[in-house]
Amino acid sequence: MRKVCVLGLGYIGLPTAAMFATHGLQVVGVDINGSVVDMLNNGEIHIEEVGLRALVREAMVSGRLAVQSAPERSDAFIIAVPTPVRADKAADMRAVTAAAESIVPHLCRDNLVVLESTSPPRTTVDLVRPILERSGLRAGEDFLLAYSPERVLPGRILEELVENARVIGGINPASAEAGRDLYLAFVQGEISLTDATTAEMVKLMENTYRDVNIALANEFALVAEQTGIDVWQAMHIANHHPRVHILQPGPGVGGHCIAVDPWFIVQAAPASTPLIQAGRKVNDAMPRHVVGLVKRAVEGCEQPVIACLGLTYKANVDDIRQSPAVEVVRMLQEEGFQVRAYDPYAGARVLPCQVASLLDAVTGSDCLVILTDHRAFDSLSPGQIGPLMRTKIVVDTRNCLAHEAWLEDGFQSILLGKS
Ligand code: SAJ
Repeated sequence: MRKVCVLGLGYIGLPTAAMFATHGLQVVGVDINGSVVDMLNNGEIHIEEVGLRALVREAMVSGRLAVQSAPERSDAFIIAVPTPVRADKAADMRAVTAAAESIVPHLCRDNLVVLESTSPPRTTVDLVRPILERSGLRAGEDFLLAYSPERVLPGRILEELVENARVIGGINPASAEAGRDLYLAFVQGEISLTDATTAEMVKLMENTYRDVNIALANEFALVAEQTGIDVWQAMHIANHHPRVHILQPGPGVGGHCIAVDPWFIVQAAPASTPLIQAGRKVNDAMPRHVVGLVKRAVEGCEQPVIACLGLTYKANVDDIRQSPAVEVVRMLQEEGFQVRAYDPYAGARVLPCQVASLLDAVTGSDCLVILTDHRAFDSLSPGQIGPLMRTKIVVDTRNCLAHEAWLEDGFQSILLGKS
């Protein structure tokens, strides 16, 4: 394989395209969004991810990465487009369908097509295969078809693309083997070969496992608040057990993966997934719980001003998709509170109530709410923040502040998961 066409230049497609290009392949990166294509061709990138700007620049300057709005003949095609969840919790497969359709006129004998987008079980065989076969070529005979999910963690995408284990599921063994040969261009992690539907389930199972375990941690936090203990201390001790690893409670689960993917399993077997569905409900209820903590904390304050710190779905990334922090801000506003939100990573003015600096958020406020544990907030101290506030109340949903110090400074300090 010498030439690969990557469809979708988002959080996964762009790093993947740049990685292939900097490992000797000729790459055509395709995005239907004209402004993304223009930005990349003007030397800019539309995604904030450690090291990505330099890698994309290297790929473009080398002449091995071309960016355009439609695919062209290649040896391999990689589909890395979004698969969001619809309001009814079913997968929205329109982007995958459109990407597969756009490949059809260019598909040739012996090509390999790999779907990377997180998808409900059987998507590769039941949705993508019939579309590609409109070319007149037969999958498994005339061309190869595989599913290989991305498993990288935002914030560590470039390292994890190379180092993580990779699973490649083919519609037949030759397809899986061809996928392995392609990704060996840069993947150093172990590569497991299987069938396409198993590979789809592997991806969904990984994220569902995490979601259900975070739900368990959140449920423990709610119980702790009612039983007079500190869940963080209890978890810390429990995690000394060699076979226990409780995850972190927080204001909810966000991002475009963990809060979405469990629904793709539920969609495949609604009656057999009560645990997965319960986990989703527990995590989805956390923003409302945080709002309850804030409301109780500011009882008695006249027209309280709430300073929310952190808007992204998790620490040290710029991504606000499905962010529980944004949900909390929205709910607080619906409750009639005046809210100022500050995030050093999210783009400017994601929300109308967003302010440009920590100082703007905190000055004259009555309650500080930590919603994302950005590194930049590690250095917050009660001595620095207290004098700026009108009322000294802090609600920490991530356990990222030194509470004793804030209490000693005269703050009413509330920690999620501690009564
Ligand atoms: N969260 C908690 N408690 C925890 C861990 C996370 O509340 O203990 C929250 C985070 O704050 C965030 C959400 O969960 O809102 C998801 O964050 P994450 O770091 O767990 O996961 P993502 O969505 O950034 O990336 C996940 C990863 N999947 C797994 O770890 C199984 C990543 O490897 C996948 O590639 C990615 O989903 C994806 O694209 O599917």
